[in-house]
Amino acid sequence: MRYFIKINILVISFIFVSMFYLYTSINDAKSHLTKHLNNILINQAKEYGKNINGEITTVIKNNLYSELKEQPHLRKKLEYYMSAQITQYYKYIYILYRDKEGDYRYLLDGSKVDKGLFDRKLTVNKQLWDTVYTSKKEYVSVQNNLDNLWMTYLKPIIIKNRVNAILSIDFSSNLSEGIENSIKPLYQTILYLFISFLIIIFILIIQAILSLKNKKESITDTLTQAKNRNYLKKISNTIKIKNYQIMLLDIDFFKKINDTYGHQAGDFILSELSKIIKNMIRDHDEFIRYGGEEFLLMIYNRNKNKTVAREIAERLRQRIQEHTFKYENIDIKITISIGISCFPENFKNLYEAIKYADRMLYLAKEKGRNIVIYKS
Ligand code: GH3
Ligand code: MG
Ligand code: MG
Repeated sequence: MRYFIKINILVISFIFVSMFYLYTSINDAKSHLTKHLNNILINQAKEYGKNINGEITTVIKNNLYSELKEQPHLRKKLEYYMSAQITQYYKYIYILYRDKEGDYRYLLDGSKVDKGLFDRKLTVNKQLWDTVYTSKKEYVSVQNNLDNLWMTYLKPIIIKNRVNAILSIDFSSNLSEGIENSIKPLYQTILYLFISFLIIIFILIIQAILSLKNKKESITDTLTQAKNRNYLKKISNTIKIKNYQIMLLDIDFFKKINDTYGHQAGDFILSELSKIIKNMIRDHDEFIRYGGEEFLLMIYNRNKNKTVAREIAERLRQRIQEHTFKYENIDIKITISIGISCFPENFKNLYEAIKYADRMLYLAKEKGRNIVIYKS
């Protein structure tokens, strides 16, 4: 059984780890895919930037602003070139210069919508644009939101070692959403697997609880809640009898109780008596309903105290003698007789030791009942 439980735990752990691994692998794949996609898009933007820069520097000799201002046809030509790079994702491609006040104004705009006119001011993130101006270095920002990818690529246009303007390429798409959607079925599969797995574990736990309950019921007496003979059989081979003293306890003239007050009254007495006994013994003592109105008590005695069972038996006898059982307003008094086997280790086995206690109990009955006998 234990071996079976160990295998179960191993299998469950293995499935758990596999699911976790699957989940993290999908997450990894998603981030790799997104990263890869971003790189492609950035490289594409850089390629566009390089081409546009090349186109400008071949026609502009000294100053981008003044030369473009004087040559509207050149503006048209370059804007035409820039607009050729516009796609459904690279929607805005424009070049701004910084005026004397530090504001940014249009030089060229290849965008097909919201087109900016020459010299018209545009509000931008000045801090960022100024940084590109002074550092002379390109800048890329990428933002992956839940369902959108935003990217801005800023490239300084350098003529004769001086930044004349900045080229901006804006990219936006819902490609992230696409990745998310394609991975969704995988996530859902894992979720369903996980839920099924939890249900299986739940069923296994319920089964384990039920089987434990059945097991407990099969060794417990329903009327008195004491252990039954099945239990005695089960422990008889494993229990170390030298650690116990054994006593058999029997209700005196119990038949009379049944005959006088009825069988149900007898049942009530048996159940109440069990409660009293249970309260007077310790957890590691064994308490078994041995026969109809006969109980077997195995008193744990590891310290080899010769008198421990005798003392408990005497206390029990006295307590029962003094107790009044109240059954449906009737006061019932009983007494008990007890036979003890103080040295069970002297016998071949547990059953022989019990037999001796039974003999002592018989003597107690012979001697008039309501008595404890431990030696013949
Ligand atoms: P003694 O003092 O010699 O032990 O006399 P006794 O009457 O107690 O012993 P006897 O063996 O003659 O009778 C035992 C009675 O216990 C007979 C039986 O009907 C009754 N009995 C056994 N099991 C149960 C039970 O579960 N419920 C009830 N109410 N009575 C039971
Ligand atoms: Mg009896
Ligand atoms: Mg009896």
